[in-house]
Amino acid sequence: MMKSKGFLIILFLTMFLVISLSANPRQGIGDKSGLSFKSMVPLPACGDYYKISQSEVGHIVHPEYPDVASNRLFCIWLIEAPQNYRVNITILFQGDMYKKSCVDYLQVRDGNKNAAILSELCDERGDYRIIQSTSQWLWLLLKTDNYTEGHTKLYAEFRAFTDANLTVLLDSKKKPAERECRSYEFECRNKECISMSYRCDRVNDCGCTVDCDESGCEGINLSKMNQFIVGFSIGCFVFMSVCFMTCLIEGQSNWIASRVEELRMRENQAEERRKKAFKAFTKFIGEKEV
Ligand SMILES: [Ca+2]
Repeated sequence: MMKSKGFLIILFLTMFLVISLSANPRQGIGDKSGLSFKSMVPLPACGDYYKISQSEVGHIVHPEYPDVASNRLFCIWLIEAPQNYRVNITILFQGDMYKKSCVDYLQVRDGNKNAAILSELCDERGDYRIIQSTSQWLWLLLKTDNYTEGHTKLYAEFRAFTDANLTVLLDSKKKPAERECRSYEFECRNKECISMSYRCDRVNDCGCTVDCDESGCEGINLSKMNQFIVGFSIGCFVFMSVCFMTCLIEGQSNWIASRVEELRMRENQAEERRKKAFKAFTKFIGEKEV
């Protein structure tokens, strides 16, 4: 009995922990460029997916453009050029450094979030770069910390291009835009795949803000306290259900045991009666013979 109680307590604590965790408590540019932060004003967006044609020119800016970027930004862009084309991007970026570390920075990778870093920009005085992918995809991450100093800015222009060696380069590359998210993952607008449990938890996990993990969450958005209450309630329900089932099984076992005991007693009584009858019969035969 003590063992079953201990088991129930451990089961309850484990389920409560799992449910609570799954609710996820849980985050002046150089003149040589020829570009400026006022070149044009595309629609600001924090993270997106762009599929460009051979002749198209696309733009990326930080969400507050042309003002300085706000703090706590986490924006991911994925650019896809046509097949057998590469991405060429010209970037103007002013970042922020603290004790020689990049705190507001732009990271450029060669295809997806796991691909090689092509460049990481964070110079406060401004950086101007021309970067080319080795496949048809290019991945960018803009991140700002909690303490914006008031000068982080991003402006970029990108286009597709091709060259003679491209086919060889493409053969050895991953194809991130063709990867489908798994059944337990949510596909963000920028093609990032995140766990379903990160939906509507008030944390930007996709790296985008439109049609992403925190979009369309009205009515199902859970605060940390609500997550705790929901987790606790579900834990209590599971615990009560297990207790009820255990009691039911235990009650059935006791009833069966009492029935067995009753049958055994009746059998003993019948045996006693048989013995008495045999003894009386033997005595009666003895008296007859005498
Ligand atoms: Ca989220």
